[in-house]
Amino acid sequence: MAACVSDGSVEPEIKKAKPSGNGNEEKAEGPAASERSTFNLHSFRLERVLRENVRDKTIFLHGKVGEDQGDVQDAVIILEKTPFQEDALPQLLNRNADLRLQMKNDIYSTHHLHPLPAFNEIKTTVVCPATEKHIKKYLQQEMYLVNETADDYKNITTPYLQSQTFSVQWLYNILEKKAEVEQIIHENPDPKIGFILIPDFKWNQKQLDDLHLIAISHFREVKSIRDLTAEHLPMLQTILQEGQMVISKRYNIPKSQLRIYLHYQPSYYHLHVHFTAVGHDAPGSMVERAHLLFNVIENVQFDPEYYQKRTLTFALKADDPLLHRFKEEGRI
Ligand code: M7G
Repeated sequence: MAACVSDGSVEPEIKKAKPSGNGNEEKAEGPAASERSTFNLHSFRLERVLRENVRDKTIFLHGKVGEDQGDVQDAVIILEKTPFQEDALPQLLNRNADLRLQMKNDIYSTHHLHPLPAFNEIKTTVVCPATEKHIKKYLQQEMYLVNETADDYKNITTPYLQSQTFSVQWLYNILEKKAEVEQIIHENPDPKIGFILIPDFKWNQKQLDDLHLIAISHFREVKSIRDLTAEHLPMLQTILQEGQMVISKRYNIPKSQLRIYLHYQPSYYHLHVHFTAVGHDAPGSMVERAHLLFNVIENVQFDPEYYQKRTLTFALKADDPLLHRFKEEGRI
């Protein structure tokens, strides 16, 4: 862990202008103490690009940290250009803006605009120390569809899940108020049906177009939709209704503009529900992964053992050990 954390002595002093207000201030300010990163970016040595998405303007990197301390750890860094913010436009279009001509032809011209650093933010997500599974999660690979029957779940998936999954410690930290406490949007503290609603760390919370929140259940016995039965209906209905109400009040987004779903397979096997803006093409909202909460509730109402009986289809990456297990069993 130490290699992932700065010793505090070599942190560069970052100067930062605040992108809020009336749009005219360009005052430079250092980051608040709570904003100072504990990650040593300069000690990161790039090993390879795991994946790049030109349209989303994201790049996923694998590298090593701590080589100078003799305590080498793997790290994954995700860099993502952030969406434009309307209230920062005055600074971008300011008459002092550094705008350089690239080409001109008739009424058409293209330019390079070099904004002040504060308006050129890159969202940076760090996983450190990263496990082999994290590195594979972000690696570009061919995908294969699996039709998982009830028997497959019992004989292939369940034994795999018992040995192979990501730690859910970060979810427990949120539930136990050990991390991201100030981020909590809403809590229903009931241990059976309650949940915490919190921004997904993919969302930078600066614009609503790509809103992404997650509701994390206090109840710890449900790993995924496969475990859901009629006894969980009150919890699912509470998450749906309270989540919609809170988001409508706080962000003024009606329930008809929210995509509310669970992943199967999820990355983290502790029940959580995604709330995203319906206009946002959120990663993981494709048909082979996202199950709308409204439909999940209806399915369980229709048949309390729906998710124990049905075949569920999902995609796995080429080198996913679970895919190998399905292959070994002759199921693919
Ligand atoms: P998932 O359906 O288990 O899998 O969703 P996915 O990650 O493959 O989509 C977990 C969700 O939790 C994702 O949308 C992540 O972006 C989000 N997430 C993951 N971590 C480790 C954190 C975290 O530490 N804090 C918050 N707020 N969100 C996280």
